[in-house]
Amino acid sequence: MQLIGTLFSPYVRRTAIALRRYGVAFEHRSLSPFDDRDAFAQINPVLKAPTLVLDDGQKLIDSGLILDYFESQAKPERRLLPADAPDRAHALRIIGLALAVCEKAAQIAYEQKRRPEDKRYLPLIARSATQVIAACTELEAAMERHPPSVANDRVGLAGITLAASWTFAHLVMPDSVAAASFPRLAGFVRQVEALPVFASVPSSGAIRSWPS
Ligand SMILES: N[C@@H](CCC(=O)N[C@@H](CS)C(=O)NCC(=O)O)C(=O)O
Repeated sequence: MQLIGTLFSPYVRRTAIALRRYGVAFEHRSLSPFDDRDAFAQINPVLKAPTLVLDDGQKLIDSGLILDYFESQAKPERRLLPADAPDRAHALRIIGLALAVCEKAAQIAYEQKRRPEDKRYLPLIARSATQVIAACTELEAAMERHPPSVANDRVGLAGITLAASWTFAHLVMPDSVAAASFPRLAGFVRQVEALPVFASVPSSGAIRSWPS
């Protein structure tokens, strides 16, 4: 199995961390759909990261769908989403907000990195920034009401997605996605990022070996 995409992408990163937690072995190929376009296109001409190449050659795209595939096969002790309906609804809400942070921060990153300066549409960038902050504000409030566990084996898909999103958004917009503004969020992510499985999948650089 091969996971294609760079770990700078929060979608690729959350997939890699979750696969390790599911106990799924994979090879990581750090290709960018932008900077390594030709090599990426040979694997997946749709140029979407993450792309997961299954052992039978089928290629899955979209982190949510990839993770759904493995969640549905995981043994109960490996599952990353709660089975109980209210707990699951809470986890899905956190994941939805965290994915909104990813999506809007990624739009800002595209504007900053991929579009010539004179072609940028500033009102849309400002709107995306407002959405990132709104989602972080909701997440901060949710963490106050339901403080999440940071124990190694208790961080589920919500915590994984939250950490990948926050770390990415902080890299893209450090002044507005700042620990001083969202102390609970930042404190949680700091602790989670120090866990071995997160440290083995850094947001920059190569994936490190991991005793699954
Ligand atoms: N909803 C998708 C979003 C994936 C996504 O947008 N990935 C970016 C990299 S961060 C990408 O493939 N960008 C290339 C493009 O959209 O052309 C997921 O969860 O996997």
